[in-house]
Amino acid sequence: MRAYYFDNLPGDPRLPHDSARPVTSEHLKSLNVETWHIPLTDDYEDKIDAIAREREYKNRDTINVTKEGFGDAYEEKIKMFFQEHLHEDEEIRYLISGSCYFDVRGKAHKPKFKSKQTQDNVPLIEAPSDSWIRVVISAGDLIVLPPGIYHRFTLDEGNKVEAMRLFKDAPKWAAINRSPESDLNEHRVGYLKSISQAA
Ligand code: KMT
Ligand code: NI
Repeated sequence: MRAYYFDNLPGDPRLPHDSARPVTSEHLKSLNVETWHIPLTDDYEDKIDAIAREREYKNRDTINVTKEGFGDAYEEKIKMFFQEHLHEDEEIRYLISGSCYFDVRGKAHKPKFKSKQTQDNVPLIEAPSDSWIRVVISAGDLIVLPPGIYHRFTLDEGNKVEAMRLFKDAPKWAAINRSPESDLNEHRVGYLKSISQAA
């Protein structure tokens, strides 16, 4: 696993977009994002079983994020995965083959400079800037995204991923796209609280 700040430059999201500002696994941990590596040796399923048991995950499936795997739905799915979203449940993915990027939102920072005020005394650019952190996930990497974290997913230039998805119960997966309403979602609010207490 390697992580860095996304460069925010326009262009194909499958390109690395590496700003050359690295992010450590400790930093990711402070966002409640965890990754670990389980080599794809003969016993990898036993290790996944142990994690699933420990966390009480009852179901799993594998998906092939490829043109062939998704057929007609491909473009739509790829677009949907790259829409900034959250889930009300934890998201656990284990990569069986290929490599890809999970982008997660970092902590919001207050702007360093006081912005100019408009005539009505409304600040022009006071929105907190929560930067994207790009997490590079390759075969054998497992990533845990906490409920309520904003994130998005993209293939890389290899265009091919086989991933195991772990589910607590039935494989249902609702993505809630970022909006003013999702900012108020109880899982979002709970997540922000949990990372501010951890800091
Ligand atoms: C998600 O919820 O963002 C995804 O499942 C992405 C695809 S899993 C390789
Ligand atoms: Ni997701």
